[in-house]
Amino acid sequence: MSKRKNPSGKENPNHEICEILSELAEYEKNVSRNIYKYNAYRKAAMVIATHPKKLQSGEEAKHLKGVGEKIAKKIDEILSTGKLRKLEEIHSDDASNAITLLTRVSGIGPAKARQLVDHGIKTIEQLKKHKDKLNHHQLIGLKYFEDFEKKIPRKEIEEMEKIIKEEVHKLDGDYKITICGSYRRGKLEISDIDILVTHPKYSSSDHEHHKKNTYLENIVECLKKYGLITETISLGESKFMGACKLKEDTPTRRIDIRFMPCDQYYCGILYFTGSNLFNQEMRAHAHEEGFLLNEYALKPLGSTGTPGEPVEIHSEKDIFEAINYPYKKPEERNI
Ligand code: DGI
Ligand code: CA
Ligand code: CA
Repeated sequence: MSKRKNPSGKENPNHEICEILSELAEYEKNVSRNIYKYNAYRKAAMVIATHPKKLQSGEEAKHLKGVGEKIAKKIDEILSTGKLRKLEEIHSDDASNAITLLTRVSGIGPAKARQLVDHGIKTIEQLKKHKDKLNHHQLIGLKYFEDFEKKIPRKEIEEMEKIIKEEVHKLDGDYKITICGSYRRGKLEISDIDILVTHPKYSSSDHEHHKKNTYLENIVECLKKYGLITETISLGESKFMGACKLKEDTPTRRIDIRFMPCDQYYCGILYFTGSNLFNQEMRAHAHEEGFLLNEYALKPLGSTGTPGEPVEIHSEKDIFEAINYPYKKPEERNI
């Protein structure tokens, strides 16, 4: 939302209001840790970002879904004064600024940031002097703080995608690989790489029988050998978190790889493609239609509300159809 454009790339005449609401959302998430308010501000910012006309009053904004009395009042203040006192106060609060800064380090969440600030650590420089307070993930986040903040051009991920598919398929041609996240939603600049992998020989029944598998481990090892993966934050059977680097002169990037059983692949793709807000709305719709939708499966809910056996899914479209939701291409999920 930091751009003057709305999610579908059109000019946003209410860009100033959206900026302020998005900042309030971040404040609620990181400093107040009020997820309810975070969601409320985010939703309002999104609906206003897609509104084609310049709003003239808070009253007018209230007609939009997700804008209530309190946000309408703030909009009036922004329209008449060009700013918002509440946000000015937040900006002048040292502790709040420090928490916002520290949560930008990969691995540092709102609670950890608050704890560090309570210990008097308020800058990246000071953090570098207190490495003993950080875990492995946070240390990597600190080491690559500048790099991880840099946006990744699509071209760079396209190149990585080619290498990853080639190398992994040398290992085993049956692996299925999809790069999800904002990349799949067609964004031009991406903040990290989210990869979903499956293998036809591994299904959820294998998983339920606790059959140990090394599919993900093998991929990570292969890409490390190739030199693409340069750091491991964590590695389990179903989730790898780390860092990668394409070339000498490109920054180090955050990369997540998830391995899922083949029968859960499409629910996984849907989930990891996002956006987060899109997922929330789709899950809510599924619920209204009597289904439970999550990153693993789509299950019908019985009359008592207990989930039944998963619906058989062979594509993303199958999920939309099953819950009676108009199909949205990944590029249309940027809400
Ligand atoms: O900018 P994105 O690529 O969309 O965001 P991301 O890299 O944080 O995560 C990729 C997708 O994974 C995201 O679009 C939705 C899903 N996801 C990741 N973390 C969370 C999540 N969904 C929910 N609901 N909550 C999470 O913490
Ligand atoms: Ca991402
Ligand atoms: Ca990610």
